[in-house]
Amino acid sequence: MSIAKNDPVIAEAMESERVRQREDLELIASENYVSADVLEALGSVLTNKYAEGLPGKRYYGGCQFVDIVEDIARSRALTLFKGSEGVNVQPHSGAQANAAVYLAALKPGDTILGLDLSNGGHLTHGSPANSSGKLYKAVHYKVNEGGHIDLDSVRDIARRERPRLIMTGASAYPRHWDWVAFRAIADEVGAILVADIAHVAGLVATDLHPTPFGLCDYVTTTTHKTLRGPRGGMAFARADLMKGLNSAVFPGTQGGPLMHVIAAKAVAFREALEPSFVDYQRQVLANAQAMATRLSERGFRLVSGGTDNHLMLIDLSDAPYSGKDAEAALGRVGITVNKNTVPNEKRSPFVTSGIRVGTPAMTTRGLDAAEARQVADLIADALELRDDTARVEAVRAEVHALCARHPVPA
Ligand code: DSN
Repeated sequence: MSIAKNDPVIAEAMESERVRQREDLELIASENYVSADVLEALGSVLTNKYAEGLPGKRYYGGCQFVDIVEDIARSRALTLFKGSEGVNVQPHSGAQANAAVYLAALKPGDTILGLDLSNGGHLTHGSPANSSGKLYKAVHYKVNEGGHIDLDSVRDIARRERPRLIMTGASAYPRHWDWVAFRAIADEVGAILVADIAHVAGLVATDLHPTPFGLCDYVTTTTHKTLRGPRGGMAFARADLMKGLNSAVFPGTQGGPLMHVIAAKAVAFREALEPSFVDYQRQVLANAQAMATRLSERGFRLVSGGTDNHLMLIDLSDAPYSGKDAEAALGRVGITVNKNTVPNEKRSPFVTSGIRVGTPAMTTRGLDAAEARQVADLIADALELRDDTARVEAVRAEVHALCARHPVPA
């Protein structure tokens, strides 16, 4: 690699990160390992090309080859998500996809209704710290005592606030979304309905999670979580809304598309159309079930009591340590997770009373359900024995042995 010769400091950091990804166990629910083909597309000469506009309607010359790539990316995305009508594959991220949908659908000051951040929602669903909470009037729904979306309260808030747009989807919600119920609420109050399926996109594509297509006016997603593509986003809309959405992506919120990333998205969508991708997603779910069951047996409380998808939230409100402490303790044994707020959170988002655990990345490296149970035991041991240096070392050795048995794909 010439970077090693020309820019050793960057080469060394990149190599250290490669080793970290290989040796440690990745349980951040929003991360995954892409294939060698996806990496090849990301490192291609397509990064050199400006291609503002859409295939066949660009503002720059020389777009004949990137047009092929973007057309294929769009058509594969539409095949992958049954019932989708139109897609823009240019959003640089999920946040950009959401910003574009808001720009297409709303006027500044309009009301949006989304899931509360500490109940699992996302910053772009109306947090005061994000443009979605600054440009629009944001109101929020929450989960009920059982940890499920409180649909009665969603209906009550919608009737009272008359939102122009209802946002569904989450960053840390372990249960299925009921888009039929949300559609009925949106219709009753005349709201636009949006689903942000960034987390569950791979499950939706393989029919292992209810689909928002045919029910929601817009659907946004990232492409790098359960979908296992490059870091990026995309936005779908009903056919009659696509013109507005396309303008909201460019020139509304972005400049030139990242054509190398769009090529990598196309490659990932082809991979996701293979029958083996269904097997992968089934295993993601089986591993999450195995881990949730074992964590519960070991006495950990999970928000909502379990999971329907690829992630779970361990509620540490009653534990003698915080989410931040747990993240650090797990880091010491080579298990990577993120601290996460839980419903009725009493601590700050930098400390928190929970951790979020997900199975997409470990499943990509081939861990099965028995090993997922073992991972749950390793998590429990690492947290319970966090002050016992010798035991911490033993757990760390077991984590690394497990990872060594399951090489990462690229
Ligand atoms: N940061 C992503 C996640 O971890 O879920 C959401 O943007």
